Amino acid sequence: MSLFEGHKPINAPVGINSWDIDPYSKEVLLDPTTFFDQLRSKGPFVYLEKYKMLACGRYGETKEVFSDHERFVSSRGVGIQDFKLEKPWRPPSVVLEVDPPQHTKNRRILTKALSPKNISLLKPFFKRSADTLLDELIVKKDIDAIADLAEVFPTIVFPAAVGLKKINKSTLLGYGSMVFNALGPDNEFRREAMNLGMSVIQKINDQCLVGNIDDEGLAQNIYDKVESGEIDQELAGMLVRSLLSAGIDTTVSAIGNLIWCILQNPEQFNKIKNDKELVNNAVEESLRLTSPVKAFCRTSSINTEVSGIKIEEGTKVLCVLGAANTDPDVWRDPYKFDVSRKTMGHLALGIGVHNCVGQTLARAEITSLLLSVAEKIEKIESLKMPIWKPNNAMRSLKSLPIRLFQNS
Ligand code: OVM
Repeated sequence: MSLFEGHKPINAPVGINSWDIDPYSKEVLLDPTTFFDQLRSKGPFVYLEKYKMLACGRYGETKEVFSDHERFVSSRGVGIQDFKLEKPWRPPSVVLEVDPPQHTKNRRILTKALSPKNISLLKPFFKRSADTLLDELIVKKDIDAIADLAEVFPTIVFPAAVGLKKINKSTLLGYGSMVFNALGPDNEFRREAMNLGMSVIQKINDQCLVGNIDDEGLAQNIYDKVESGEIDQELAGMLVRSLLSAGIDTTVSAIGNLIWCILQNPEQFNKIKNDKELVNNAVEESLRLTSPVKAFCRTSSINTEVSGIKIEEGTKVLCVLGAANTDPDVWRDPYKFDVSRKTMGHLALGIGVHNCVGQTLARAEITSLLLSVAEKIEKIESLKMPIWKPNNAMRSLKSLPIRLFQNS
């Protein structure tokens, strides 16, 4: 069988629309909302002619496919490439790219390491760090919310929280770019990220070794399981690698997108400032509206059917979380940033057994930062147009020049 972008090319199932769009084109990646709307309007699934696979973006089907880990597996990769048919660029993740029962065992180690109790101990550190960073930025006044804030905060607090002895911002950001762009086809964005090459991969793998982890951080909880005989060194290293893969680009993007939301909606920012209890929901709302992880794939493990559409074994399905999170049948005025909205049920952190295992940590970081912003900043003004950064799986900004006005 000849492969197509690393997967089995399928024919369009009966009864669905065929579409010539490229969801990985620069235009769509830079401004995906028109794509989201068209995708939902074309039916429960569409056939992507260019990639000979399916895509879904309505809330119901996206949730169904994404959460059914038996019919729609992750072990064949959550990008466009089918790991059963083609060798992936790195050893597969022992959580993201594996199915139960092995997934259940491996994930449990991370769930414990990242428990709400462990994270709550870190909250004062996150808040202090956010305060310090904002005090510095207020002095500068004119900043780039991406280069000076979104890319800085997680790359300071996350390695410290995890307990990495060596911290290298550009290595962490570079590796994140590889991991997420690798989920797309062999296009310019994937190739550009992959050009960072072995040196970044080497540094990350090195970072995961027991000798480079301090006793204080969250990753020590993983290595404790080696001492107790539950897991071996190698698995522990791979679990730490998952933290580094999933923990940086995601929160960088979420913070940048959150600042973009409050910049565009000053009245919503004032609501938060007047009622700090809204901080948590404001973060959820920005996750829903901007869905930093825009889409992941699943692969059907059997011939099956969803919403009356026959899906053959080995079909890649692009699950567009950003489209589901703006489905007007579920969310009233879906593109409005409304910090008082009921955000329950958004899919920005996934759903099912693979839902984001780091979500308590991510929320602790992002809410600490937003609280500091709400406490210290009177208003934010735009200095220049935001510039988005094309990425095969993420929705994130490259640049967001703003002026900060300090609280009087
Ligand atoms: C991993 C991982 C986990 C979540 C997201 C992610 C695609 C990677 O385990 O390596 O990015």
